Amino acid sequence: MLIQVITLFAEMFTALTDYGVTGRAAKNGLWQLSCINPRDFADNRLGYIDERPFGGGPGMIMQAPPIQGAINQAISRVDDKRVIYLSPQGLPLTHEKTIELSKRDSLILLCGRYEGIDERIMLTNDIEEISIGDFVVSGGELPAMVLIDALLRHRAGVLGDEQSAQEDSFCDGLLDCPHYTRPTEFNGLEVPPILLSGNHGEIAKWRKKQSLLRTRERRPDLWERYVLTPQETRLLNEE
Ligand code: 4H6
Repeated sequence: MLIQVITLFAEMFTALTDYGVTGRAAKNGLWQLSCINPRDFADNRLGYIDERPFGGGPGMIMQAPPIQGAINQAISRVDDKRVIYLSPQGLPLTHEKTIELSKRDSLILLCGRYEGIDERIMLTNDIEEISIGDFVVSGGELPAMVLIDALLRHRAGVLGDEQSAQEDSFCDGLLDCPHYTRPTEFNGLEVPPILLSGNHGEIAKWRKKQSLLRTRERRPDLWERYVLTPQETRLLNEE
């Protein structure tokens, strides 16, 4: 998978290319990153690409021509010409969207800085505007990195087999269950005995029940949409 990112700060993406499972996946050739700097398309020698907003107000706006130059270079290299713009005004990113994006052969991500980008870029290109949540950060790079990490986890070979199946956590619309490891006692707390029993059927039931209880307690929005099976209803109603 080729991921092209339009950004003023290419170095930030070493967090993905050089570390952890995404880093290993890059080393194994499962994905490739290519950054394009809009400054390379500035009309001035100093590479300024920001200007004051028409109509006044605080801050600066990224100018359309250097952004368009960067987009044109990116789309010239791939068949899929769609561009994803990370912005607080976008459609909320979901588990389902990360799966959809993971199936593409290539992606183009556009990262805004300053107060954002001249709107005419969005009006004259094939742009999907996506938000990672209802909060603001200083640039589109961290949201783009969140998106890349989340979608790479769905691609074959990025996670080990055991993990990829286990990723069902959000797949089934429930929060994950609690996890325990050695030592068996910590801060006066023992590990729940069922986890040491070796009874895999009972362990699976305990974990499912914990997921149900947590989701009901912490995420009423997910709980509302969750359809309980008869067996899950029984799990919740036992003492
Ligand atoms: C586009 C427009 C995405 C991108 C404005 C980006 C949060 C998200 C940005 C801005 C982002 C998200 C720049 C506006 C800083 C505020 C970059 N913040 N901002 N929720 N910031 O996905 O000032």
